[in-house]
Amino acid sequence: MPAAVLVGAQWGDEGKGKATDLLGGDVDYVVRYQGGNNAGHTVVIGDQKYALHLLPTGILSPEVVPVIGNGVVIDPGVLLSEIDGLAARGISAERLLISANAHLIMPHHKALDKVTERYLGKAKIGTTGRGIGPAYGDKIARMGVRVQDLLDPGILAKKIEVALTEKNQVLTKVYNRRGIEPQAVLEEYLGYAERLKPHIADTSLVLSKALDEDKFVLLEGGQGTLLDIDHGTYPFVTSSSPTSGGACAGAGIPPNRLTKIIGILKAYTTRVGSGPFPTELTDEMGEWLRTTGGEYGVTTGRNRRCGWFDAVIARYATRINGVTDYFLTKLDVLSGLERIPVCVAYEVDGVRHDEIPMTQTDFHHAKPIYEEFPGWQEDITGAKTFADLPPNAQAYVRTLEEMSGAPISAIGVGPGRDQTVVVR
Ligand code: 2SA
Ligand code: GDP
Ligand code: MG
Repeated sequence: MPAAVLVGAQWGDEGKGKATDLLGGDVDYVVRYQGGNNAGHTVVIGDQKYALHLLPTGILSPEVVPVIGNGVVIDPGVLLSEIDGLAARGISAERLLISANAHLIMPHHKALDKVTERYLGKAKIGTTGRGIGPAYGDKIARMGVRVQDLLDPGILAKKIEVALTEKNQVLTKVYNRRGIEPQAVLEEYLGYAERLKPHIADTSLVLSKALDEDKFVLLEGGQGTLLDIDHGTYPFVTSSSPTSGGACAGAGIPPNRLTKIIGILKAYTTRVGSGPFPTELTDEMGEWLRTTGGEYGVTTGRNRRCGWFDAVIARYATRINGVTDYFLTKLDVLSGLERIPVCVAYEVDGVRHDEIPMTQTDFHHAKPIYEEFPGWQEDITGAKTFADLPPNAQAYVRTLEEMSGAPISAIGVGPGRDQTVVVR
């Protein structure tokens, strides 16, 4: 059986949590392959709302094995409180598997994330402050602490000592902050080790065997295409590879196992944190989208920046990820508008760009060129089939499909599990 990737097509928060949950019934394994507890994935089941950060969405489906892959950075204290929070609501994490090769977020990563953002001032990235960037930095610099180190107290002690010898210099001498005591960190992490031990596994091997046994593996991306470290709006990006190319490396399965790449695309655009956003609306229309769409960070509670649909970005996401199908979310939020503008290209210093400009400088100066489409007044939150949607909503979907260059096979008309229209 195949593996499929589910990837955010914009700047994150497209509704990946709901989309993963919807596929849950047909899936055997749901794997997070990058990011960490910067992610916030919302799933609404009946009158219950779940906000997942590190745990794969598959945790909510009892027949699914949730896997945290090697490409993820794990804050073990946060993971355990997430597990405990779900247990209090009757959801067991007993099936959870955690890659022995995943990296750990350490206290100095969190301290450095916050202090460097402050240092950058106006030029800050607008991170979630969860230590993501510094943890990936240490991974690439080969200074990281991995999940498997929790199984060897001697190695763990040594790694913490080495890391803090350097990081405490930076914290105290460069940023004038208090240093971190290695022994305290060791004791804290050995405590986590006790509880996490039963979940630690060679997840690449587990997934490979599962695929050989005809199981269906779903790779669940965090953040989105434009936040990718290589293909996003660098430096205003996260420090991992949410795009489909990163999925295989972060899960430990080969690319030839992938048969479907599902892009999650919001019917308008949002972004949280700094960086270019050509269709951003800073007026009352943007505020209307924020309040109507409930656009507030699931992890930090921050206001999300809001704007119109950007077809240049959607086309880019189709190309970079090789999207085979789109799930268009939050179409219901646009009900009630007279006309809906869609950005079809940019203008940079008088020149039309049909693709994202090559340089960040140009992208920062990109002005959207809009085409307007007629809106609809009807409430569509109860729509069950494509034919239930008003003609103008159908036409809007068809337009986005044509502009994005990949078929839209499902449409979200509300946050609930059952508020989805399957197109084909
Ligand atoms: P980081 O913390 O190093 O990954 O931040 C770097 C950039 O990545 C953005 N980022 C996100 N963007 C959208 N949603 C995310 N998850 C949360 C949510 C965000 C929240 O679901 O709402 O609660 O604020 C997420 N995580 C990281 C971040 O804004 C920076 O631009
Ligand atoms: P993710 O990070 O991509 O999983 O998305 P978030 O959970 O951060 O944000 C998406 C928000 O939109 C959540 O509050 C979801 O419950 C909600 N949502 C998802 N799909 C739809 C939809 O089709 N319509 C509406 N109104 N809300 C949706
Ligand atoms: Mg989110």
